[in-house]
Amino acid sequence: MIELGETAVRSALTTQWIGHPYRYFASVPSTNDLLKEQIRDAASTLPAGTVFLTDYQSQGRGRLNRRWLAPAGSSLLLSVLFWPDWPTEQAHWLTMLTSLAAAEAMETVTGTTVGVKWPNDLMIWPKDGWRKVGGLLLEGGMGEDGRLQHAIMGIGLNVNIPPAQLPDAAVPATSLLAAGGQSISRLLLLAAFLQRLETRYELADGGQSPQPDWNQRLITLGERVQATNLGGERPIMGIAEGTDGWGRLLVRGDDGRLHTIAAGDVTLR
Ligand code: BT5
Repeated sequence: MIELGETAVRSALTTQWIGHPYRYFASVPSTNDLLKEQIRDAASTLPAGTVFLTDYQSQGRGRLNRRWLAPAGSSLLLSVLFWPDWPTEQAHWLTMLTSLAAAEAMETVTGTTVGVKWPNDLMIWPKDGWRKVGGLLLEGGMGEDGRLQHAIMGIGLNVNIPPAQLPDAAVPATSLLAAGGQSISRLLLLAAFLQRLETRYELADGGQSPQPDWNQRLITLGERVQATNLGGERPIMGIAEGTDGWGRLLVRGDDGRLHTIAAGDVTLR
């Protein structure tokens, strides 16, 4: 049986709607792109909670068309479809609640503490500093009413990448295998993650902000950072003081002003 094939995953899932339907692909260019193509097709009526998962991406993407690299069969590489009908400002709640769900699932399955580097990096501390063990890519579309109509949440988790095959990346990368020395059941981790994702999505959809729990996980807060707005302004040096209700990062710049970073990159200094 294929480890993450449809038969195996269907019997492992404990969710009501996330992962129903679940589709497995041995190899695709990018699960986010495939899901996007399918919902663009007017005849498509994929429901909220649809999951596309693959064992290999030939064009896996990060933000700003950066690459996401993972050896075949080593990782969790998936996209989840939501139809939130939320105000667009609330879109970032999806990144917040998904990172919480992934962190909680990884902790439950491995016992390792997982932090979040603002805004979309999952981090663990093997021994010599924080390293990136996963990343999230949120892509969405607005309806004519200006609300968030659909959202595709892409998740890449480095589960069993051998140390020698970790990608060379700007933020040093690791995997659960490289950090803990043991290979991890991707099936167990996937089922744990999707269950938490469903619970956390329902709380947020009911109006409960993921922000307090997310703040607890952010390794960025209280630290000296260099923050770059994706808008392209000059980088800001300062102390990351907190986030606002929409998950934007508040940085007290060296100039004394409080800067709000909506989307960007942060380097811990
Ligand atoms: C991310 O972007 O971290 C989002 C990654 C999302 C990947 C998933 S996999 C399923 C779905 N389908 C897709 O096509 N994508 C999503 P960002 O913060 O921009 O980070 C990208 C940077 O991370 C790259 O420029 C590399 O430096 C680094 N990187 C690439 N692969 C990595 C890996 N496996 N582990 C850690 N870092 C990596």
